[in-house]
Amino acid sequence: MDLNEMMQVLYRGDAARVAELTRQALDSGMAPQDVLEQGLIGGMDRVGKDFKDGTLFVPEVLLAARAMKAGMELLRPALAKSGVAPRGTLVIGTVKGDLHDIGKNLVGMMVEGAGYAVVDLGVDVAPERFVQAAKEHNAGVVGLSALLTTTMANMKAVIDALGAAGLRDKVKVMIGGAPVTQRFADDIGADAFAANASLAVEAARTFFG
Ligand code: B1M
Repeated sequence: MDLNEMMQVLYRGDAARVAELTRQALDSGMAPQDVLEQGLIGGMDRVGKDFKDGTLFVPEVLLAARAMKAGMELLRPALAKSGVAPRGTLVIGTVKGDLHDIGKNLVGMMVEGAGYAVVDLGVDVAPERFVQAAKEHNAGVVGLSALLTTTMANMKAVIDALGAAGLRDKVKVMIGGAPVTQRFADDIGADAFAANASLAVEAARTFFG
């Protein structure tokens, strides 16, 4: 089966057609990993590039990510059965006191689209919950989002809590959100700052190898 059409409909955000093509590909006996890598991830890669270049915008990316999710729902059980383990796990959340989640969701969906497992803790997440989830899911990366200048400080609290739990050398910390800068990331000792979801995927790829 030709996976080009899957990449194109995913790019257009047509969730129903992505689900249909995923089902057809699996029914035709195609390996789930090929459907994932050449179809779904291939499509999301194009979305990521065009978002980075400024030819796609947030609403289109959200639609494409939703289409990716529709394919993933069908693929996940097949991948689990075929013993394909995710290439790494990102635990992500919006820090304590902050309820903004649009950017965080976009980052989570794009990183999942790149083939990694994503554990989304939601919004208003206390440092201890990040620590607990990083342990529980053996996370390689903890991702923190903040949209308020008043909650940015809580990113440092998570880094400190990871250190106190003895996890700081085991997990990388990536941060982002509109008020966050590279300088702030350096100041609080984060491993990466990403200005948008495409750059977050690039950072995840670097960390996970
Ligand atoms: Co709020 N809000 N808001 N808000 N809100 C801002 C952030 C604000 C800049 C608006 C303004 O005044 N101009 C301002 C903050 C000012 C400041 O701190 N200096 C503000 C304020 C003040 C507030 C309230 C305090 C308002 C009030 O109640 N008085 C309140 C706070 C509530 C709380 O959190 N405790 C509040 C509430 C809300 C809503 C609930 C109404 C709503 C949130 C809905 C939701 O998220 N479900 C909301 C919204 C929508 C916004 C704006 C308008 C848009 C944010 C957004 O979603 N952008 C925002 C103004 C603005 O930013 N222009 C604003 C789109 C999103 C795709 O971008 O989140 O930046 P962004 O994510 C990007 C990158 O930053 C990056 O990748 C994403 C995709 O490219 N990124 C990461 C984000 N997280 C990342 C993590 C990474 C890596 C990259 O690694 C892990």
